[in-house]
Parts: sequence; C-alpha cells; structure tokens
Amino acid sequence: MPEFVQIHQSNDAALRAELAAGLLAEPPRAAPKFLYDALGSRLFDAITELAEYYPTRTEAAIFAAHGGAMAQRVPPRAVLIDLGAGNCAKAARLFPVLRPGAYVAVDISVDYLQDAVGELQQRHRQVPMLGLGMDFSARLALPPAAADWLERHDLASAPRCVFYPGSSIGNFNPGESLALLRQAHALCAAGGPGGGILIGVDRVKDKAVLEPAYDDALGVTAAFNRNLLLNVNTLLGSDFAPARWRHVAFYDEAASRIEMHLASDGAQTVRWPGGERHFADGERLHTENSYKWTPGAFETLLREAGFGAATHWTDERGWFSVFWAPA
Ligand code: AVI
Repeated sequence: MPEFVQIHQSNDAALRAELAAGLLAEPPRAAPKFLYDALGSRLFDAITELAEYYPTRTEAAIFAAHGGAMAQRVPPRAVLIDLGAGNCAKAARLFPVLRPGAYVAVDISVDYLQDAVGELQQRHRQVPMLGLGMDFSARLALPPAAADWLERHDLASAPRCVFYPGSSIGNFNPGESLALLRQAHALCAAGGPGGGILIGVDRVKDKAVLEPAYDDALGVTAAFNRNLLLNVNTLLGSDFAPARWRHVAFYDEAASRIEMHLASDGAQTVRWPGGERHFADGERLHTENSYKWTPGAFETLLREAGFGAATHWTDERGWFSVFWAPA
C-alpha cells in the first residue's frame, strides 16, 4: 500500500495576505499557483490536448523515442522523485524503462495524488511508493516524514532521480529556477552515487508558434486564465467578475518569455474584506510567465546549480528538450 503525507506550509491567512499584497502591488499580480484549483487543473489538462499547445505531446514523443537512452543514464533502482506529479501519467509511462526502486510523487495537495499513486501501486506492487503533499515551489527538501519512510524501506542511501517534466521550470523566473535547481541538486546529492535530474524544458522558438500556444482559437487558455479570478474570489472573498477581464498573452523576445495577463474591460473597483483596488480600463493583472530556454543557457543554469555535464534529447523541430544532468 502506498503511504501519504501532507505538509501544511501556508495557511489560509498567509494565502489571503499574499493575494492582497499582489493585488495592491504596482503592477498588480497574482502568482500562477492560483491558476490551479480543481477546475483550473482540469482546464490545464484540456490545454494539453489543444492543437496549438505543442509542449506536452512534443515532450511525450521525446520520452517515447529516447526513453532507452535516458535509462542508460538514470541508475536502475533509483528513488524517482516526481515533482508536480498530478496524475502520475508521465512517470508511469517511464516505469518500464527507468525501473525505479521507489517512487515519491510530490504535488501541492495529497488529494490529487491518492487515486493515481494507488493505481500505479497496483501495477508495480514491489515498488515502495509515497505521496507527498507539499508546495515545493516555496522550498524543495524532503520533510522528516519522507526521510523516515526512506529509512524504513532501507533506501536512505539509494541514488535519487528528480523528475520534473512538463517545462514547469519555465513558470519560474531565472533566479527562482536557479534556487529550485540548487535545492534539487542538494536532494540528489544526499542520496547514493549516480543520481541526477531528468527535466523537460521548452525552447526559444518563433513567436508565430509560441503565441497561439498560449492564446488558442477555442479560448481554453483564456478560460484557464480567467478561472484564476474565481479561485481568488474563493480564497480572498473578493468580487472579481471574470466576464469583465480579457485574456492577454504575448511573447517578450528580450526576456524569452510568454507573459499572461488579464486586462480590465472598462474601469472597475474590486473589493475584498479589508481592501479594494481600482483598475483603469485596460489595466492588467499579471498572472503567469512561461520562460523559454536555449539548450546552452539551460545547461549553464544546471551547472550553476551544482549539476555535472548535461545531456539532452530533443524532437526533430528542436522545440523542446529533456535534459539529464548528474548530481
Ligand atoms: C504548467 N506550465 C508548464 C504551463 C506553461 O506552458 O507554462 C502552464 C500554461 N499556461 C498557459 N498554458 C499553459
């Protein structure tokens, strides 16, 4: 049977304070984690099916084509630490090639993990599995309960492979990415020799490909973005009217990033218990960045984080890369 541990890092009051501070900031912002309530997660799943949104299927094709080569680098019987595991589908597809010795699925809420880890455990009964509910974007380290679990399974000195697919690293700015990768490196280095990181990275490419991926014809990404306002209403008690906000997404070439915003349709005041903010017509609330990397720049970042020489695999158009870097 898999085990589950939920770590409570931020309480409701802290989330409300964070949201209010962001809404009152210049320019106003809301962190991308607020895109992912239950409906937001389902809308994101729908995005991954869109013709315009190439990253998910391109990455899946890279894993399918190069899984064998990846398995030559990742040591067998490693503890596979899956960051943002969600439905665990990506790791599940790699189980037959990577043959992990244990699986630790990490996501913000252990509720999301329960069914998926339970099902994976049915298929791989001999592999110890742990579901860990924690916000690793705030700090990535194994909590004492996970360290105990590794000890109990005699895995404290097994090699560790941090698995971070989906190009989610792109939702952090370069400084935050470096901090997260340094913590990932420390996590791998604390295990036995041979560990490292397997990570999906979306690459710099033509604006004509990037912009439709974040502003699709069906308006699914627009709904995903506007749904953040409903989630903020629930968490903060605010009165955002989603119909009065326009989805805006564009590629900033100088910063190598897609920016997602919500633009106010007309002048309006948004109120919540203890605060309010006036938005002028067209004024934007910044909701997400999605950085795109060149392979050279990402390799340098991995080095700066403490990893050794990286290898990467890509698709025939060079749109996406999966990197392996030893700890
Ligand atoms: C989760 N993350 C990698 C997605 C991305 O492409 O940055 C989130 C997303 N935002 C809009 N579409 C998809």
